[in-house]
Amino acid sequence: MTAEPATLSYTDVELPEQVRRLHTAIPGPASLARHAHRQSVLSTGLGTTLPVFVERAGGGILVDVDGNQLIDFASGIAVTTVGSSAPAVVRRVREQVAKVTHTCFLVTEYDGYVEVGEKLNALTPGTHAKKSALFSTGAEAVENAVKIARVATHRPAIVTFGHAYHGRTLLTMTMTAKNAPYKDGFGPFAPEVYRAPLAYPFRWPTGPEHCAIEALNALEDLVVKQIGAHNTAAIVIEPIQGEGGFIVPPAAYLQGVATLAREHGIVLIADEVQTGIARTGAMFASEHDGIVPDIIVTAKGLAGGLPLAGVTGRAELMDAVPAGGLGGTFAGNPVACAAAMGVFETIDELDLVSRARQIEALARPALEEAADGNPWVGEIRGRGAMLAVEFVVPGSKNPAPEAAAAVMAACHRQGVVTLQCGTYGNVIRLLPPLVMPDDLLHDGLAVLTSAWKGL
Ligand code: PLZ
Repeated sequence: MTAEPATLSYTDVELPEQVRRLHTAIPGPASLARHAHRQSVLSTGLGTTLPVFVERAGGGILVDVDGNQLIDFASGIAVTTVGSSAPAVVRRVREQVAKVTHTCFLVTEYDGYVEVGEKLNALTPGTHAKKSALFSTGAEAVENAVKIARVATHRPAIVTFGHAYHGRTLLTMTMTAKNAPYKDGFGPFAPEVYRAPLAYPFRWPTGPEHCAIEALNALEDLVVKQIGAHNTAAIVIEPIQGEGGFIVPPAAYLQGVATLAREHGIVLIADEVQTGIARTGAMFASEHDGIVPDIIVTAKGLAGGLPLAGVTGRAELMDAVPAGGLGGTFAGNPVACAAAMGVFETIDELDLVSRARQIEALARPALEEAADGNPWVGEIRGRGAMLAVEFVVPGSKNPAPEAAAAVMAACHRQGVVTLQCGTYGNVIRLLPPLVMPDDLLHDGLAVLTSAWKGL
C-alpha cells in the first residue's frame, strides 16, 4: 500500500469560478429530470427548498448538473461556514480516510476525537474546567446534553421556548415549537418538556421595550410556580433562534435566563448548533450577550459538511455520567474529526470570525436601505453572517409568508439560493459561507432586494 502522494495539498482543490452564471432556467432540464426520478425513489416526507441537483461547490458558488453557477446564501443550512470542500478540510479528510475510516471511539481510541474535544473546551465561553463528548448530529447532541443535565441534577424537567428548534428525534421534536411540518402526526411526544414564551422583540405584544422583563417574568413563573425549580434539570435556549426566524432576543433577557438558571441550580444549555463556529461574528453567539452556558451544543458548521456534533460543558456536569452512559457507533467519527480540525484551521487562518462581522457590515446596510419605506419588510435582524428579513402584510405586523415565498422564488429563478424560516414562514434568512467574496455577496443581495422591491 502506497502513502498518499505528497502533492496532494491545498492546490489540489479547484474552486468554481466565483461568479453567478445561468445557462438554463432554474431548475434546469437535467435537474428537473433527476428530481422527477427522485420522486419515484425517495419518501415524500423529504422536502426540498430548491429542486436543483448540485455537482460541485466551493467559496460562495454551487454548480448544478446543468452547469449553472448559483450563489449560495444557505451553506447547507449553516454547515459549510468555511465553504464547501474547503482546502484544509479536504486535505485532512483525505489523509484521514486513507489511514482509518472508523474504529468506534467506544472500542479503540484515536487522536482526532481528543483534539476536537480539546478545541471545543478551549474555544467555548468561560474559563472554568470543561469537558466534551462528540456525536454525529445536532439533535443527537441536544439529546445528550439533556441526558447529562438530568443525570447531573437528578431532575426531570426541561424548559424550552416558543419558536425553538432542536431537531427531529422524539425528544428534540418535542422540544421544537412549530407543529407542521416537524411534529404534525408524529406524537405522542416525550414527557417533562415545558415551553416558555421567547423574548421576540418584533412580536412582543406590549412592545419591544417590555419584552425582556415580561418574558423573564413568564419564564420565572413557569420554572418556579408551574414546574418547581427543584424539578427543573435544564433550560435549553438558542442564543439566536435559527429555524424559528433568526430571532435575536435582548441581551438583558439572555442574561436574565442565565441568572435564573444559576440561582436555581438549573443547567443552562445553549443550543449553538446553528449559531456556533464563527457564524455570528463570534466563535459562539453566547459571547455577544456575555453569557457563559453550563453546556454548549455544536454541530452543523463544526466539520464543514461532515456529520459531527459536540456537547461541551462544565467538567463536573460532563463527569456526572458513568462510563458507558454516552456514546454511539459513529459518534466522533475519525474522518469527521479530521474535517473539524480543518474547519478550525481555516477559521483561524482566514480570520473568519472577523469575516462574519465584515459580511454583516456589508450586507446589513444594503438590506436596510432596500427595506427603507418598503411596507412589506417588517424587520431586518440577525448577527454576523446570520441575517434575516421578516415580511409582513403592509400596514400591519401580520406575517406575509406569501411575500417571502414570492421573493424566494424570484431569488431562485435568478440563481440565488435563499432559505425561508420562522414559525409563520415569513422570514428569509441569509447564511452565506464566510469565504464568499464581496462581489458575490453584493450580487446576491442585489437580486434579493430587487425581488422584494418588486412585491
Ligand atoms: N438545533 C438550533 O438549527 C438544525 C434543520 C434542518 P440536526 N436545523 C436545521 C431540518 O429541517 O431538518 C438544528 C438547529 C438547532 C438543533 C438542530 C438539529 O440538528 O443536525 O439537523 O439534527
